[in-house]
Amino acid sequence: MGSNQVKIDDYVYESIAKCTQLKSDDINLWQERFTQQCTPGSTTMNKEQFCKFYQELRPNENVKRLSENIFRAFDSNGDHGISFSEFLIAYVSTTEAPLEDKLRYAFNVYDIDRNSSIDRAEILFILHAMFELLGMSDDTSRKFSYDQCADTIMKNLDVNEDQRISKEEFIQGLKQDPFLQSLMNPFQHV
Ligand SMILES: [Ca+2]
Ligand SMILES: [Ca+2]
Repeated sequence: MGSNQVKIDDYVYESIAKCTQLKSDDINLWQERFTQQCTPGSTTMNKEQFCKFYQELRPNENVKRLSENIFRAFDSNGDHGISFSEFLIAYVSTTEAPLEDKLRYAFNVYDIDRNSSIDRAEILFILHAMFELLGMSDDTSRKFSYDQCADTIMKNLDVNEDQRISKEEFIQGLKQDPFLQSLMNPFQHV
């Protein structure tokens, strides 16, 4: 353990091990890496620290704009900081877990105001970050505008037509639609 390393409580450690299925050596390595990014003495990352770290974890992708939204999605308790357990559970869920787990976190990325549903404005906001990730933001010749994309998404995912997409609609809709998934899932290549 590094000198800056803070011991994690046993129950936190156990919940991390249970959720991630990682071995204790791997958890310790991640903790060391995580702690190096935090302000000395702090056990959580602020937005700036997280965004820098997250971009290092996905070096070949343009996740700059998206990382600010992923910060919010990973901050499970909404205290504007990412604890080690929030980070590792979310990171493993969005990289090694089944598609449905990835889509749960993807939903949180889109649900900016955390009201458990996604509206058209939230989709438009995240689409800009997604197009940047997909390398489509400067593509003036692309077929769809942001508005057209948002319309298509609402039309396909908002099954009960209440102008909002619930978590259930989001997950089921994207599972059944490879095109929308390729456009909307920020975690498909990681
Ligand atoms: Ca938090
Ligand atoms: Ca919302």
